[in-house]
Amino acid sequence: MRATIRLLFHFLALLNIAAVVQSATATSPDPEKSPSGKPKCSTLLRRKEWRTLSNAEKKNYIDAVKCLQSRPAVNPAFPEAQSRYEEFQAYHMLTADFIHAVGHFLPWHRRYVQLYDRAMRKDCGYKGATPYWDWSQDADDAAGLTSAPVWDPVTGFGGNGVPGTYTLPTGPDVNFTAMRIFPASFVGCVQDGPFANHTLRLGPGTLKTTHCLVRGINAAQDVRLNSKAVAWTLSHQTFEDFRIQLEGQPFLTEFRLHDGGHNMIGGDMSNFYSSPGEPLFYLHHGNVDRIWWQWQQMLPSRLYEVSGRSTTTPPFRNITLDFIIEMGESLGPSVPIRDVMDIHSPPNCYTYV
Ligand SMILES: *[C@@H]1O[C@H](CO)[C@@H](O)[C@H](O)[C@H]1NC(C)=O
Ligand SMILES: *[C@@H]1O[C@H](CO)[C@@H](O)[C@H](O)[C@H]1NC(C)=O
Ligand SMILES: *[C@@H]1O[C@H](CO)[C@@H](O)[C@H](O)[C@H]1NC(C)=O
Ligand SMILES: [Cu+2]
Repeated sequence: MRATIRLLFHFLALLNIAAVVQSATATSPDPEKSPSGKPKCSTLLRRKEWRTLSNAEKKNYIDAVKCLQSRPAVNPAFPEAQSRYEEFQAYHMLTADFIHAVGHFLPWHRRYVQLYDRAMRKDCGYKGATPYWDWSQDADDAAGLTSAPVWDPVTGFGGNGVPGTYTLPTGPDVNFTAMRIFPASFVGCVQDGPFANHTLRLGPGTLKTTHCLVRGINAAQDVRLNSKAVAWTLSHQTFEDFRIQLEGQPFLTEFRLHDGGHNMIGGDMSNFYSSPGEPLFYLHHGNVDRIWWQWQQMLPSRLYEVSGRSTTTPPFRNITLDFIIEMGESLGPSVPIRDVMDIHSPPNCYTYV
């Protein structure tokens, strides 16, 4: 509990710094105010769909994930995060209430995936880019989501959780509703593939427990993830409508693409706070980011279009391109939303193929 409070203070301190930075940029002229003035990258990392990678490329990526899971954490501000990988998960747990159902949901997660990709290359010598998982290809296929290549025990991330191998914690500190834990989704431990019996130290929810990687694949999410659902999402004309439908928010009665993907994988991935404990989180969010990029490219005016509130609690303020995306101290530099909008401009420099 004391550690949680310390983390919260740390986070509030960061928010204060952000406020100072934001007011400073508001009063000084910004040469990059004009979006069209942004330089383009000289080279782009090519993010590919998981099934189009060669077996060697798949292995290199999985090895890089395992490498991040074995590298020590660099920031002592998260005592529970022992590995570099866990540092990313810890920061998502800490900030989840501030980065979902807000205007910067898509920009924040774009930055987060990009910094994870950067950490793999900087700390682990990974040479590739973060792949994405286009689940619509599996949801459209008669074989369905349960036969997706990502579940392969040899060339993928391993398959479903084994029923009866995991029990959710209970006790006076555990409130499933407050922690957004869906018990039915925690089917069991993943026992095949590269993450068989892999140990997580963070989650589920806001808990910090030592447990196996849990999944509970829910193939019934296919209607939320097929190409019809993607086309319907992309048909929304304003960023405001598009981001709400893509994310899927509590007031919507059905899961949308983003929420649908989290719930289809289930277990740790289904949790609002601790989901990045599941390595597929980054392939799922890569695809969410790709769909946003597709939407952005449909009209020139969409490249820098943002909207939405900056917090989920009053007083409400609308985000602008100057709004700072917080990344803590260890994941990488915090940047204004403007900097992540064009993935072909620095500091992004990647594309989807
Ligand atoms: C659990 O959390 C929910 C939502 O925050 C709250 O309404 C409920 O009262 C809590 N239950 C207990 C037993 O504390
Ligand atoms: C995972 O743990 C279970 C239970 O301890 C054990 O039966 C199983 O052999 C382990 N699997 C691997 C791949 O280590
Ligand atoms: C935020 O923007 C919406 C329109 O997108 C507008 O109705 C609302 O008044 C704005 N809120 C504030 C606090 O500026
Ligand atoms: Cu998230």
